[in-house]
Amino acid sequence: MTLDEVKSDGKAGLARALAMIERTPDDAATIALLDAAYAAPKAHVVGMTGPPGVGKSTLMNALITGWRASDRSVGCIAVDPSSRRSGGALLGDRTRLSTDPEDQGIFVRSMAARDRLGGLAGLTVSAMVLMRALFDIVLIETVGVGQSETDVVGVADTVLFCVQPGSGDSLQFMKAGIAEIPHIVVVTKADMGAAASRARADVLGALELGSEENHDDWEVPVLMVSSARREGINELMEAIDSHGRALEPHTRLADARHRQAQDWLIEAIRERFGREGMRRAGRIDLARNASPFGRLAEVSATLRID
Ligand SMILES: Nc1nc2c(ncn2[C@@H]2O[C@H](COP(=O)(O)OP(=O)(O)OP(=O)(O)O)[C@@H](O)[C@H]2O)c(=O)[nH]1
Ligand SMILES: [Mg+2]
Repeated sequence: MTLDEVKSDGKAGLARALAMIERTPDDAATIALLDAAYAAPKAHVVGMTGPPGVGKSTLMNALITGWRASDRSVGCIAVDPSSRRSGGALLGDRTRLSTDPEDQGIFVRSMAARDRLGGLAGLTVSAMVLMRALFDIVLIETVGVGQSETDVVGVADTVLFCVQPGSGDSLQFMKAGIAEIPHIVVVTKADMGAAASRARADVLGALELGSEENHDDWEVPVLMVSSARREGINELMEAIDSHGRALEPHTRLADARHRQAQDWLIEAIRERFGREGMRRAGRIDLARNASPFGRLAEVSATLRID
């Protein structure tokens, strides 16, 4: 399947392309498709993370509704850290999405983090790259932050971190020494009243402490959102757009994506060939604008021959 074929077949085409990526990740056709998608990014990629039960899926739903109302197309990936292929990660039950199945502008896919061709560095990244070429927004939901296995930090342009009132998450999240502070912090369930304001104050205090690690000239907003009451959703959408605009000048976004692709490539090689393979491969560089998928195939071929 070519990228044009995927595009012209809508959601059914995307579903088939994802099946191809899963079944035959190393086929030339798959790599060609991913290379083409990698070269034609369109979407703003948003990662959403936070502890279990914090309200991520509910928020995802609210954001999708908001984006669709402004006529933006959305591709979603919900990464399930626990389930395996045969498990219950069927979309809908876990994501509780209430979208119109006829709507071509929304596509949701649930993925098991452990079904790996390199964990989140594998299938999820391929799916993200493909969807990035098709939609206006790609939203990825994962649990936790800072664990490489389920880490969205390495694949998203804008990272949201969700904390829940009264959970102490806000403090824990700073204590965990997360190097990459998220770009936007969301206090969920703001309808819980005073506890929500306290959580916000805690996060602001924690961010203050860790301010030397802040992203250059981007002030991390801490927003209170109630998905249940649909409050604060528009403000969150605006903050996401605003961060997207902050990435535009110079080559910031391209730089960040190139770094992500390079990291992904190295991780994928380590995953496939182990330390010994890494040693034999020597220094692995990804040329600017080169696709990591094609490069992985090249490096893999040389390592197999050796
Ligand atoms: N009061 C209130 N409850 C909410 C809100 N958003 C979500 N919840 C509830 O919080 C619980 C967890 O919500 P989910 O959206 O499934 O949370 P999650 O972070 O996706 O959970 P996992 O995917 O299991 O990690 C559910 O019972 C929701 O109804 C909100 O805005 N206000
Ligand atoms: Mg969820």
